[in-house]
Amino acid sequence: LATAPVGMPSHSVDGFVREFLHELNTNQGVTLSRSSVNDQYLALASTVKNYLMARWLETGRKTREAKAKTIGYLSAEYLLGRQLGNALLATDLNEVASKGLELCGLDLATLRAQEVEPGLGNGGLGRLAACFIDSLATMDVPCIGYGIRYEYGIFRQTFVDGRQVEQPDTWLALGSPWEFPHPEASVQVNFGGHTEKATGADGKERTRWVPAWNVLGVPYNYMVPGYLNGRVNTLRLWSAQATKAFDLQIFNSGDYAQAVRAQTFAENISKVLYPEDSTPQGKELRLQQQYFFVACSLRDFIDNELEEDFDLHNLPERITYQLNDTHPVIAVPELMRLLIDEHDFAWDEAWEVTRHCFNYTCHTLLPEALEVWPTELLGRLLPRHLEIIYQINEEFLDDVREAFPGDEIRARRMSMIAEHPERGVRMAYLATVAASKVNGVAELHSQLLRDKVLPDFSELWPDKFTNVTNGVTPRRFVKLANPRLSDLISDAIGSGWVTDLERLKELEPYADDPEFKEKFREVKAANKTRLTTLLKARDGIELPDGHLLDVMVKRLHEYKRQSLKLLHIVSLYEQVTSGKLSASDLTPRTVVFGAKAAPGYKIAKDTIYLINKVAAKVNAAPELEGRLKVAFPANYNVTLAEELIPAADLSEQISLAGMEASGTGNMKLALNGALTIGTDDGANVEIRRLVGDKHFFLFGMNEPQVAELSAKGYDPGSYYQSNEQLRSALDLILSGHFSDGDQHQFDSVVFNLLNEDRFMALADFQSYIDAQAKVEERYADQEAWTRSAILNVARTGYFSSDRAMRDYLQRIWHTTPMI
Ligand code: 26Y
Repeated sequence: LATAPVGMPSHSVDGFVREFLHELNTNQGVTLSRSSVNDQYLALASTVKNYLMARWLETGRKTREAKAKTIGYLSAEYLLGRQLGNALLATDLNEVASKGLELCGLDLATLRAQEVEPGLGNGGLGRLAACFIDSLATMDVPCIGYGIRYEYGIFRQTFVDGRQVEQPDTWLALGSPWEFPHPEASVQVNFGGHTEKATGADGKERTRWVPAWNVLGVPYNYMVPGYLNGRVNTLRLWSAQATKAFDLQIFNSGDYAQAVRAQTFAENISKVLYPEDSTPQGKELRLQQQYFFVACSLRDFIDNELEEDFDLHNLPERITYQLNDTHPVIAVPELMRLLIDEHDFAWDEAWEVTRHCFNYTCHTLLPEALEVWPTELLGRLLPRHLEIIYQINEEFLDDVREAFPGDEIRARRMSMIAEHPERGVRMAYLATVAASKVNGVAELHSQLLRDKVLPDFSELWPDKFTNVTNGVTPRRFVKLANPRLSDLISDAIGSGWVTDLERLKELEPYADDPEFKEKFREVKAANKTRLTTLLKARDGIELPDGHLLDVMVKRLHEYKRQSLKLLHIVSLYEQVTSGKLSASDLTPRTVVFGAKAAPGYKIAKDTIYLINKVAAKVNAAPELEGRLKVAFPANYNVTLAEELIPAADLSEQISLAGMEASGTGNMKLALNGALTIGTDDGANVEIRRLVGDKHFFLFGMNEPQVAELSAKGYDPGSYYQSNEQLRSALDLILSGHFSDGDQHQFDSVVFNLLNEDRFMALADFQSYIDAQAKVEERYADQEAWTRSAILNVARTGYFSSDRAMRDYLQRIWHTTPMI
């Protein structure tokens, strides 16, 4: 009885209603007639959790009993999106819930809209983590996702007079029904102080860390349900709390108010997600966050998931930690410290275990995105860890010198310790040395990682490096987001594609089936209508009917080149308003942007302002009425993505080649039947190879051409001089036309393009314009366009995160599903 889980409520409508009303009464303490929409949403969430509970408990039991190897996914970010829809999908409760609620006079869609998404991530990397844990649960692979329960997730973006203004994301304000706090299982995490050497009774010298302060990590568990398979894995996010010991130390000074303030200080650690996603700020609090969640997570697994008498020499048989970029890399010295200082391992024994426990995924190519922690800061916050890192580095450099005798320059190049501009630890090097496998996130990226970012390391250990191309979950991004397309697909080829996405291939013959094509167009049109209704209510934006929907959604970055898209729009506007082009020759098009800028990233914020200013002019120009429209709904997030992507016709993936590690929005859009206009970058390369050149609009330089132009010296001004269309567009911005006559409003954006243009937007401008002409030509032939769109769906099943997880299992984790 003690181990028997609770039973599952009945899957009948009656059973559901009983459970729902019970939750409303007992959890919310209200009757149906007195309940608010929030009460109803919370009760519905509890009800759905009850259906998952037995499976969750059973999953834990089964995994422990089988002593199966677990994936410990270590990620500072999880961009989960709303939970309710996914939980209903995973339990097959959609219809039952919808009918049951109707009996109560309630509407499921209204309750779903009440949920505030947990936005505990910045963008691609955080969303990838969410897709991966979904796939592992669906594939019956034991996984614990470890991360931070930020009290404030990614900021809420608003526009004030066209400028981005950030608001705190109060996602917990109305209650958070999906989490299970376990304060009794809190873990203490130490910081600061110094280390001491002491000789024990056995005559051995040991190091002791004498920390100065500590905090508690409180685990909050979240269910990660597999799709219709009975498995429910766990996502464990840590929240920081002050400890008694911590309070006392300051309380002893006799200042009570100060002691209470100190409590706030400790709790700051999990207060807010840092909104930068490329340039690390080297902030002390960020390092505290990283160590905090990693220390909690390692301790948690050893203390709670392993048997009491487990021999830690065998740890790699039971867990493999995946380092999601460098953010959790402090886990490497932490595991060494645990084994040596707390479990009495010898150095070599500890290293043997550690190097078999970790693998590292790199998500970038931008040099400025690689984390380097100043040794001054590391030594002050984690003195023992810095010592351990120095020793790992010394032993590693010995190996380098042995492999390349006499090559001291190489050894210095490969050192984990950078000397300039200040002494710091290169976390990517530490990760690479400790990891069994290092992977990039798309073929091109993995190749550039080997050849350009870590060439010395790949020369030393060629077999350590591998590629796993990213993927996205078909559950959330097709089945949930696009029910109409999902039904159309299932009617044609059955529903197996939801967990076996390569089966979309079976759609290929339908690309020539007139009836299917007609239905496919109807689905797109209906999705556009759905989006129109949403944007009207959400943002007051009117989407015109019958337009090509041209979508660019991603974080705002110079390398992603939203400015190139903008130059296209400004150029169309300029040509029509100056009479060079007749509006009737334009393909009716609505461009939709979605993008947040890091709050301290000036050029990115100015670009947002410029987009909004251009949008205002374009949308007010009578000549362009019904022909060109620019929409920029604020606060792009997972919830909005699920509405936008199914409606899109054209997917903009226009980064400078060699800059976008993979991209995942590109995959979501293609899977939903958008055609891509894109450069030869990241996973675009693989998308184009799979869908075929005819069904992908390629433009711009490729990576070798970019490198060549860079080497010979890039002069953006020469493109301005020689390309009249480009010059007219830039001149119009410079004239103050979009800034009420202020000619300097957009200097940061325009002068930057003219003088530096680090990401070579001007060099790719003409090629982009030419590719857009081909887009219009194809779109004019609706039969041909629809055919291409269907083939995009049929040929992109490879980009399922299930496939990505299979690749990790085979190439990196060396484990298999439980069944
Ligand atoms: C260190 C800190 C400033 C930082 C925080 C977040 C640095 C980077 C990030 C996030 C990076 C990120 O989201 N990278 C994206 O990862 C995706 C998943 O692999 C890729 O598809 C995408 O190309 C890459 O930009």
